[in-house]
Amino acid sequence: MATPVKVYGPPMSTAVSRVLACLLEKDVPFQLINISMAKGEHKKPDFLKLQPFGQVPAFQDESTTLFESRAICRYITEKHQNQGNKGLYGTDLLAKASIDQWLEAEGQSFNPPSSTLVFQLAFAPRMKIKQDEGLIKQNEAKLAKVLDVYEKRLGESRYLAGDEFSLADLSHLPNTQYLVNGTDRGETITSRKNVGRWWSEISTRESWKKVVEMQNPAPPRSA
Ligand SMILES: N[C@@H](CCC(=O)N[C@@H](CS)C(=O)NCC(=O)O)C(=O)O
Repeated sequence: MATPVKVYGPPMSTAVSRVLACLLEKDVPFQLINISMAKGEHKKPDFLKLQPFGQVPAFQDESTTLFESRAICRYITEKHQNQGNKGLYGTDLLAKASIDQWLEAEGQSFNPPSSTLVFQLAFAPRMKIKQDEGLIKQNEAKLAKVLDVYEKRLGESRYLAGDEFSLADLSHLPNTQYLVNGTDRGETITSRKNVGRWWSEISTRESWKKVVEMQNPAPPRSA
């Protein structure tokens, strides 16, 4: 049997959870290797050999290592085309181009304001870092503009790249999960008719529910 691929990083990281969701959609066995960011393990020389920018995730398949969560997801779907969710990265050139287009929109337009908001609103308070109100306001406005485009698109098609759930939708799960469930600004998603409907559909997929369980493991039962 082939060695399971390795994912290095904590499931609470948005970029790590993107890769985990993809592996689960594709039924690819994996081994999760926790990297303690609190202890700075992602900046240690051994980890930098896997991810030279000192960020999670790093990914290993046999002797090859990869970084950048979206590139890793593309690799997983291409390598395992015929298993799990077979349409996750499209089945023809045009479908793939449309998925790539919305993946780029996620990375270039949705991710910058949403990840800033997630950090400022969900993580900064936990890390006892002072929130930057100006930055929050600025990024709320930026995200609202992006979501106006999504609202229109999702009024025309069930998912971003068409009528099937794809990598483009999957890539939005990590930041949206924190926005909706880890901040008080979830309404920016749920109050939009089409975006809210889309979020309900994509966030209740079995793959994503498993990732959320990995992020919030049940406390051990006392004897
Ligand atoms: N574009 C990268 C982003 C990776 C990234 O920003 N990871 C964060 C955690 S979600 C991280 O490692 N932050 C620590 C740091 O940048 O020092 C990807 O998608 O893999």
